[in-house]
Amino acid sequence: MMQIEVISLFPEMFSALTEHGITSRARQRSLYQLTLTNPRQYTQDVHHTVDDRPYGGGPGMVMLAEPLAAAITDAKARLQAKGLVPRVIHLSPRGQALTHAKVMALKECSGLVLLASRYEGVDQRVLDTLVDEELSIGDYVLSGGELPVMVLLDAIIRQLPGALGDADSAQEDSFVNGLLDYPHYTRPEEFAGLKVPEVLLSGHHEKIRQWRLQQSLLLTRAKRPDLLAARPLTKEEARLLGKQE
Ligand code: 9D3
Repeated sequence: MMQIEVISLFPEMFSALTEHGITSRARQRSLYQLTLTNPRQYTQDVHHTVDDRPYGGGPGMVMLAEPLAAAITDAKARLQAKGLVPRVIHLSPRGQALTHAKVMALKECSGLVLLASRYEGVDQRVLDTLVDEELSIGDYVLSGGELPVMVLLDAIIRQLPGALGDADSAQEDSFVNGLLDYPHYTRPEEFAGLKVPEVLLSGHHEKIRQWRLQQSLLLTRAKRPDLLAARPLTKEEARLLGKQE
């Protein structure tokens, strides 16, 4: 079972992950174990201080090295005591962008320590001594690393064997093949004057497969041409892209 240690000043936020949907079921099925640690628990002063003003001045506050280092070190030790090799990842706007390929690599890790930070950042010496890698979830500014940690965990956990039902896992192929998903329809046959495409009612499974693949190709070319450029087309894909009316 994958062992995940999360370090965060707001551990309550992670109920969004542990108490809902696929990630909740995966936890009940013991596909992963999640331990939350609040660095505030490692403070010694009466005010349980976790941040301070930056040396050199400037706006904002910096997370103190000592409580964070103690929390990370304990988390690593718990994993090591189980014979696991912990990988320590800080979610940070400075990190490399998270990708599907990165998710597929990380799902093989047996022990992860994920650091969610707040304020302007973390004392650099924690990053220098205890963090293996930094990851970002995109070029926009959030209020802290908790949501990015949950984004990363959601992406990893749904890849763990047994996390998805059969219906879900077949669907997974769609983004894995580097194309956008095709359009979906369910009842009723007509909505807002729009009919479900005939081919989907035909029961002709091969024609349906080809139509869906063609729709995926056309959508990807229109909305994300960068994805198409990143991979070669199969003969069938080239034919389906060539023969739209
Ligand atoms: C003024 C410099 N800011 C960097 C862009 C400081 C700063 C802003 C926001 C430092 C930390 C944060 C909180 N964000 C995260 O912790 C974070 C994040 C994000 O904001 N966007 C995308 N991915 C991530 S991963 C962690």
